[in-house]
Amino acid sequence: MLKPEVEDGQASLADPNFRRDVLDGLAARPRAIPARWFYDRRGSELFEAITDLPEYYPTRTETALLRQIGPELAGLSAPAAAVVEFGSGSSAKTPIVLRAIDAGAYVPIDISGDFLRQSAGELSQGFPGLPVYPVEADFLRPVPLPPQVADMPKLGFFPGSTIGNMNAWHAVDLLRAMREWLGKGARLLIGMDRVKPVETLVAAYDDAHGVTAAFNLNLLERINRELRGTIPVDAFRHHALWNAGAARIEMHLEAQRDVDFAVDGRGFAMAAGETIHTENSHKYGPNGARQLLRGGGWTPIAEWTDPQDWFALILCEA
Ligand code: AVJ
Repeated sequence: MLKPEVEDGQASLADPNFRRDVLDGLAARPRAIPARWFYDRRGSELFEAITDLPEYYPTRTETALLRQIGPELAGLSAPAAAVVEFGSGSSAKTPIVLRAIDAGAYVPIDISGDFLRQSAGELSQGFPGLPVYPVEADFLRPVPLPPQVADMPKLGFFPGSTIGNMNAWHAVDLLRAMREWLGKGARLLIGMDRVKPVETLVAAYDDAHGVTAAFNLNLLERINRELRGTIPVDAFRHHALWNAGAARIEMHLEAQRDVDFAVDGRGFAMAAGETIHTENSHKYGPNGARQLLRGGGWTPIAEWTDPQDWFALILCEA
């Protein structure tokens, strides 16, 4: 269920934004492609596999934390609120929240359309009677919420530390946009990953089984599939590093030899050792997290972390 591949001699059928981001990103110095393009069907599946890895602590930690805070959350959010989840993916953590607050509706928003619809369908089976309105959208652009939830109180749910993919200024813009979309009186439950020992961080983004490497390299395969690419994927290696100054994990794809390739008819040459920067995953301390949220127009009203202080869930009001 991939997007249709290109037939010989035809123009690319891929998302024009994907095409533009890839062509501009490969031409830029340093070369960089935004992380949201990881999530085609295969990329979404690989990400799900990452969340099960022993090294990848965020999902496990956040899920346990959500279970633990359920009762408290119930007391802090409006009854029968519509839960609006940004980047819902497999919706694996959602049932915990829907049950805890006795939600009135669920609006999952994700960029990966068929994955979204499948996940929404599966979730619905566990919640007969709960209205579910999936929205296929890239939430970096305005997201129209379904009119059915217009008059319901809203709880935004932005788990997984997805916000970490953004620079501070983009994160602030997004938080402000969410505040506008969710409307007056809304609350937001957001997951933010914490700064922690470098070995733990790097291992989480460079696992022993190579699943994260496959996830990163799938971007090149996606480019080849959807944008008539001729990238020799074998010539690239996954590289994850901690950028201490920017407090973020970076993922790169490093050329192991000099390579020439084309994307959508445009030629590119990379020298051995050159990289394509594919992801930033920012980590926050308690103060940085709260400042970011306040900058985005949200007031933190409750905060929970695990005993190791590895991951935080923060509840905010608009
Ligand atoms: C989905 C953005 C939260 O940054 O940890 C996992 C993506 N990248 N392993 C993260 C990811 C490599 C993930 N987010």
